[in-house]
Amino acid sequence: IIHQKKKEVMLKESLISRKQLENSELFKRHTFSLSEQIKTSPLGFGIIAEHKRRSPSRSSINTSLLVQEVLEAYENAGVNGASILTDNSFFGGSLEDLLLARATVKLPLLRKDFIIEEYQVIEAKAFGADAILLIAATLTKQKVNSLTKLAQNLGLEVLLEVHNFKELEQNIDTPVQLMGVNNRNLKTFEVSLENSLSLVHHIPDGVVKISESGINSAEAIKTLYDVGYDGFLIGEHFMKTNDPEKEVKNFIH
Ligand code: IGP
Repeated sequence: IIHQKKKEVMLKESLISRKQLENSELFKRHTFSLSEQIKTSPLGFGIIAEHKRRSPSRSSINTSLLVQEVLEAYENAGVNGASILTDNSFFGGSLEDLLLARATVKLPLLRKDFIIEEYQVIEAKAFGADAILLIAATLTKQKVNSLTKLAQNLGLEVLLEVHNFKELEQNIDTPVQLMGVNNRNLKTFEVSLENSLSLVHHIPDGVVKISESGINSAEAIKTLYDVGYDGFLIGEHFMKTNDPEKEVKNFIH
């Protein structure tokens, strides 16, 4: 994945320079705070709803709804933020999806991709994101630090994803706003909430704690909330229906 991303980024940078991205209207805007939205959620906890057409673990999830329809549904249902997959080869997303989402809703938007280069952080802002995902498993500690610094200088928040104690410990000093524990093993696609349950106590105070992936019931939310999670990142469960607004409302109220 990383090798392919590097090539992809080089190609894109040869077509649109950083300067061009930095001169765009969206790049100059004020961003929304995802962490604040979650902390002040009227629900008492935060929901980040994800737009995801397909995934390596489940191929096609939903290809009939427009990204605008999905985002409008999420906003109407009262979620606190949305995650937009921009990776194309594995998830069928694009930067255009992010742009369309930005034009449709006022929700804080997370760019979900395999971010490994500074260029992608600048791109995230220029296409309307308020926050970026960084995946600890794919980055050195130094890289996590430098990408975080750049993002925060641009007014973007960082959600740092870990899935084991080693990754968490290694990055514990990076001042990210949000930390996410992924319940899905990215190699085997196996999902287990155990991951979230065992790591929550090691996440530093003051960092917004997110449990990610495989969440499909109110009981799961309750269990995770009770051990200390502030927010939940949910994709498949909302995307696989043709009425995401109803699904989200049923789920959270
Ligand atoms: C959402 P789910 O099981 O609710 O669709 O999961 C989200 O956590 C998942 O898409 C995800 C992901 C990632 C995708 C978590 N980390 C990293 C791509 C890359």
